[in-house]
Amino acid sequence: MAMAAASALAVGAAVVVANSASAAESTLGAAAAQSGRYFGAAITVGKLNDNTYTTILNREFNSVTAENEMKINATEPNQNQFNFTNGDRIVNWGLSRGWKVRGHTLAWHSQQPAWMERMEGSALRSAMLNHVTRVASYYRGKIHSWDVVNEAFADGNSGGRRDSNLQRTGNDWIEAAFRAARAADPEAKLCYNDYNTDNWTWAKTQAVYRMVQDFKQRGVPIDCVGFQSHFNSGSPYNSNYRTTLSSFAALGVDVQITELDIEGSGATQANTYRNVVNDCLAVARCNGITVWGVRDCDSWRSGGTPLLFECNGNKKQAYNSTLEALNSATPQPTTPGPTTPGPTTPGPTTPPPTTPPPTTPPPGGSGCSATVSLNQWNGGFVASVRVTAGSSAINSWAVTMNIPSGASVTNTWNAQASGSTGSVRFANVSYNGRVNAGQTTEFGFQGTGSGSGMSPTCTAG
Ligand code: 9MR
Repeated sequence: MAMAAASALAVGAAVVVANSASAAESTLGAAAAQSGRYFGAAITVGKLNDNTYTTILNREFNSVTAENEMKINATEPNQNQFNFTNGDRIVNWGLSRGWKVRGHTLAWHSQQPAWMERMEGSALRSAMLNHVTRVASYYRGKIHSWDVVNEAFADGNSGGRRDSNLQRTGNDWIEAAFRAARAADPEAKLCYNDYNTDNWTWAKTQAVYRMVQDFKQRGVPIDCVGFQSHFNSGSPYNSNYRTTLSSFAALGVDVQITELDIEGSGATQANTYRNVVNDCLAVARCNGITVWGVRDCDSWRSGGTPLLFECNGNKKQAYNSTLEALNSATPQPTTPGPTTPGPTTPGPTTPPPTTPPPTTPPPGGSGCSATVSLNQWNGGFVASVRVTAGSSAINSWAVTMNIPSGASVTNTWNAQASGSTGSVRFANVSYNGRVNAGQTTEFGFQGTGSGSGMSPTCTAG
């Protein structure tokens, strides 16, 4: 009798669950996906053969960031000699599972290879842009969001930039890096990423805010801001975090929590994780959260036990509060999917119009046209060239540019250059020769000297 009552109750409960709008998900990634967000972890190749680690990683997350493997010292150990072996392992680990991959990081004062640490001035500026271009081009199409520039602002109350060899190449180094990244991988979201920018009242937060505002006003290509969010007693979580996220989002950028860890334990730590997740969920443009490691013992600050899993793989209280908060998100409004095909039986046939509807020819006649935009500094430049097809599709193109005397092309992306001085011809590469009528494709090149006065001529094939 008691048994019957219990199972009747169980049946009743099951019905309630089945009827609820969205059933609770049991992993972080799936719970975040309910509201269209990702939940990622920083990972390292050295642990990809640790079974406890990979079991949690593959079960819980749907995004990854390389903890160190895609930094400048890892990808360009010697100048112009690139090594993507370890970066590839991480990128492929994520892509092969359908996850989003964050790229970290293209330009940073820290973890520079020795050859770059020794450089300065225009040589360093060129080397930095070359690095951004080559790495972003290599991973083109694979990276969801790039931390293009990392940690460029000073701590404390100065509200200024951090001094570094990169900063000393000129205040415009950050925007130059963003422009080069956009030209190299037009699909990736380009982020500025920093720490101690979580508290809305801090001078550093305000300084980054002003830079992003300025970039948006001047059309510098920036799409997102990463908040590292390493919380501890020196940089504690503050309830104005939500204001920080929403204020940046209001500038027209996405915001992402990129390196989350919260020192502490038990209910206090769990509560802070819950607050952070709720703050992200409250901001429509907060599109993902990444924790900086998998288990406490994988953390760069393992002594502070700042993550969601114990070393033995057990879930912590902070895991439960994080999952619960993610599950409380309002499900993403369903975007209309592909239109459902109509009935298979033909309806009454309407005869097709005998004359084709008029098409508006795209401007520019047949063939192609090209425009160039320049990002210059003392001693060098990056040129972004936009090729537009005329009224018919083209299958190949070539742009000829008059490189000013004294200037020279040092590096080209998304095109094949013949020559480096005088009249230089840039031909399409295999993947961008075909351009539909009125559509555009972009290529770019870097040069030394001044690029002023170049005028492109486009010929279509
Ligand atoms: O977690 C990274 C650690 O393994 C490295 O030794 C350290 C070296 O700088 O970088 C750590 O990651 C940092 C990240 O790249 C940028 N934000 C701060 C992170 C923690 O220091």
